[in-house]
Amino acid sequence: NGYNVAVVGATGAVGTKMIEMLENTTLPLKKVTLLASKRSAGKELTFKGTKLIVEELLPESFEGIDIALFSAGGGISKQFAPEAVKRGAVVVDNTSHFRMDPNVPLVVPEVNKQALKNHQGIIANPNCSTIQMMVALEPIRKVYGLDRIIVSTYQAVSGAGINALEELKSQALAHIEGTHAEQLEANILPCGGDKKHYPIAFNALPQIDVFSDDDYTSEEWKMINETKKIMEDDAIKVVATCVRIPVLSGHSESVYIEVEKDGSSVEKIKQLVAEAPGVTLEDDPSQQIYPQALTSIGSKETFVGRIRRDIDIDKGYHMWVVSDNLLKGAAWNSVQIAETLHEMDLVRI
Ligand code: A2P
Ligand code: 11C
Repeated sequence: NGYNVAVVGATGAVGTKMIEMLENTTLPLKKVTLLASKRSAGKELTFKGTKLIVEELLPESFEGIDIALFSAGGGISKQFAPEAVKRGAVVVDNTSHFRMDPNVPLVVPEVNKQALKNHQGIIANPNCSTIQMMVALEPIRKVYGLDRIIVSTYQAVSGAGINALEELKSQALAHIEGTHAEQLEANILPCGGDKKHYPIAFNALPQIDVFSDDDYTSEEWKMINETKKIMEDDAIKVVATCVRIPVLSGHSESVYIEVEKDGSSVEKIKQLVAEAPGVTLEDDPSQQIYPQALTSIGSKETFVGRIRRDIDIDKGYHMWVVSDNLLKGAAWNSVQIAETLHEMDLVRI
């Protein structure tokens, strides 16, 4: 007894982490099916010590599947998620394709698992940089309300996929071997789909995803729109600046908030954060304790520190929020959604 679970994009940066998260899931599992492109068909991956063969993704792959976790790009989700639902599966989609669809719940279990009740077969997993900010801010919002959020991100290269990670590594090696940083070969970042490419090694790129007409990037708009949908509040003022830095994994964020209600203090906010699910407070400047990208890797938690009051604005607070973008930002949040669907008896539609 248990569920037949498929991982779509099983060979990718997120897909391989989904497999790892399924190894320790509380979800009762019958069978795990690994799907990727034709190029990967026949490749062996390990699940709980046994070898599983990757299969080519086809519409028929979803026959008998109960839960399908997708992370193979928006185009693949667009084409294949409906095929999975048609065959009776519930889809948890890690791409941006369905996120703003009013019929698709966009879920961070610590924040809005009640939204799962309305699902019609597809549940969207938010963008990694949005998820960790939601986990950190929800305990504060619940008590003091949120008037505005201003966030600047320092995002790891793994968010852009396995090939981007390889690009960072080869640029770093080439630079150490003598190529000037400005001369490093770049073919992917800042954004695979855009015209120009710049080195990420020894650099900071203020572009994640493509620009829209208003000169914000899609990544910035994701943080704005997804926050309002997850917190079910269109009135929250949100603005983002998203930056890629040469870190392998672990997104960091400088988050500034203004709360609505009176009575908040740094101590009270620290206590709310420390007691909230999915968050670990790491905040002791006297001992140089604060969240770091490196130490977040491999953890399902979101780490919060550097909490301090704004110098000028009475209800303004600053903090530093870090999480493993491949885990809470993607693979863990997706598996956690599946576990929550099971707990709420919502797997069969
Ligand atoms: P493959 O390894 O066969 O190309 P990442 O986000 O790390 O770049 O990974 C993308 C994931 O999506 C990989 O598992 C990749 O499989 C998968 N993928 C890409 N294109 C397709 C496709 N046309 N059909 C199925 N899976 C795909
Ligand atoms: C990044 N946040 O770090 C992106 C990756 O909408 O799911 C995830 C993109 C998305 O590049």
